[in-house]
Amino acid sequence: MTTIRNILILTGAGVSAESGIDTFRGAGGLWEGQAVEDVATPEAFTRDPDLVLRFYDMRREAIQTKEPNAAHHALARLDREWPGNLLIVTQNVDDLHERAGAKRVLHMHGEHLNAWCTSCDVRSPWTGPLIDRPACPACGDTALRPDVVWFGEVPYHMEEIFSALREANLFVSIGTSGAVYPAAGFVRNARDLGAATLELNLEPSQGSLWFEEARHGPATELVPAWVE
Ligand code: BJW
Repeated sequence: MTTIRNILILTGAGVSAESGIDTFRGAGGLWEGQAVEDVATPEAFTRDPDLVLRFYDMRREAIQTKEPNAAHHALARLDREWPGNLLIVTQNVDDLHERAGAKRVLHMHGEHLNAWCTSCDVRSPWTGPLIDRPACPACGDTALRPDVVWFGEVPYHMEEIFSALREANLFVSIGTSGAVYPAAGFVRNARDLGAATLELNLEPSQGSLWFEEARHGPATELVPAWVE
């Protein structure tokens, strides 16, 4: 049996659900009544920038009122105490892993609290609205967009993520539906490379059958119990 030394943890919207941030799919999903392609594609932004900016301004404001939950805190503790390699790859654009104290975190779908200037390509910390077309702090142009990865765009940090997948002895997926690629394919990559695989999710995800072990329930219960 391989000793576990290198852990890769993938998180999704389910890890922040109990902090009061709606998930994307399923009951109470964020996009209920609002088609995903109307807000989360570059085409939607070109077609109706006001709609997209209003949607993201609303969410950027909302996440700043939320707090990390027991799952974020347990992962932050693991990050602090795990002596081997550990990487939390989150699909979430909130900052709750960091606010719980986790340091080894990559945001593959970007971050709400950054704005990206499409004119000078600089990313800046951003907490306010973008709908009024504020000036970019770096170049002064008014071409800021949310620094998030939309459908059809290439997720961030892919080289680093694949390198961690190659090294991982354990892959753990927490609170994600397994509906969106490339993240949904990581479990198969990890398995092919010989890692043990574990799913922690409220219910079986679309990729559940690919995992060696799956535990189902709320993240605030499952994650602290797993970390213990
Ligand atoms: C709980 C819980 C609790 C609830 N406790 N659990 C056809 C086939 C295959 C792929 C494609 C295809 N056509 C197009 C593609 C590619 C496309 C894709 O995957 N589309 C699918 C719809 C099929 N992907 C892309 O375009 C990506 N780019 C890409 O592939 O580039 C090519 C490339 C890749 C790699 C290298 C080089 C090139 C980009 C995807 C961008 C996704 N962006 C979004 C929006 C971000 C900004 C924003 O926030 O608005 O990211 S979409 C949205 O989905 C968001 C999320 O990060 C992502 C995943 O959602 P997540 O986190 O899984 O949430 P949910 O709601 O789906 O699930 C929550 C889960 O939690 C559920 O299972 C619940 O049960 C559970 N849960 N409460 C524990 N308390």
